[in-house]
Amino acid sequence: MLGSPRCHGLTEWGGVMAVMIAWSDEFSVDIQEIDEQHKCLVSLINKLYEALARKDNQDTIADVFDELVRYTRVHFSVEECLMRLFAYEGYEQHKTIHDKIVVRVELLHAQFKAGDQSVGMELLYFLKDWLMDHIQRVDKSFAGHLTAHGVKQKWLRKFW
Ligand code: FEA
Repeated sequence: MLGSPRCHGLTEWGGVMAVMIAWSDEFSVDIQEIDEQHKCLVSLINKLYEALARKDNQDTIADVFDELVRYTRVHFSVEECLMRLFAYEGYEQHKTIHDKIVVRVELLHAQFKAGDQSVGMELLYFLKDWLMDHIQRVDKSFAGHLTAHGVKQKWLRKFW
């Protein structure tokens, strides 16, 4: 079960502060569906950053944290399905990277829920570095495989 596959990023959220990550075209993998999902991840990371910076109450931060963990799982599952559908040879390797990220994020999430609020910022920096590196290196390579197998740049299913 993937949980609620919805992105509730900054578009549904008021208040503008400095952002942790600004989306830029250099993150694009040239497939709209995946780009939109990555934008949601960026949005959720920024939302968590804002909640932490504002020192929102524990429940509010925990909700954003939950949403980020859930959406990360959804996103990884979508990518992994596409890799299998298009017989991507790097599937196992890419999935192993996803699995490691999920383990780390869930560990930090559990620590946070247990009352260790300092993990919030640790998680943010981890996610920021991971996201930028992973998208630009690992996801671009898999998206290139999809494109080479006929997936169009405009492909957008919005099934998440
Ligand atoms: Fe292979 Fe996509 O995963 N976005 N991230 N990170």
